Amino acid sequence: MNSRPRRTRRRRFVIAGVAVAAGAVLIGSAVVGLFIAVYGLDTNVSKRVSGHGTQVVRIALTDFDVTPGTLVVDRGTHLVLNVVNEGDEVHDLALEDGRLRTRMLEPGESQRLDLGLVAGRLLCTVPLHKSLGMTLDVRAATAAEQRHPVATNR
Ligand SMILES: [Cu+2]
Repeated sequence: MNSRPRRTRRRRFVIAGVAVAAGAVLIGSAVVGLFIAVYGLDTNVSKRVSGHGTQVVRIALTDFDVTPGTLVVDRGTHLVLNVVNEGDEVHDLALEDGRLRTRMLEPGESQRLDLGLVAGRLLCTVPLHKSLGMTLDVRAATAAEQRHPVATNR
């Protein structure tokens, strides 16, 4: 029977694996911490959009974030975004596939973007802004979410 050394070796692998995982978590937190220190907290506020007909939702563009960052929309709700540039730089908001977009908005400017029933990811098309957190995800509510409009993660 030579199961003992094999088991010991396996345990060593497990310990090494845990150490590597812990190291990765530490490095990951350090990187995230650095980004937060440099760019501020990238808040991903989720907002629920309920109700029939057309709903206008105010979307704030800042340097460099989109708030709210996620919209969970009832099926059948016609969504219009009121996109306001609250930052100190020029920003826009465009569907990832480029079908719909605002013009480049100067600080303080705003524009309505009629999404209708379209879901998907929107982003700021200024170079690097997307990777700094300027994205907005619009998705349809699940059947369960639609039954319980209040129970959302805020
Ligand atoms: Cu931008």
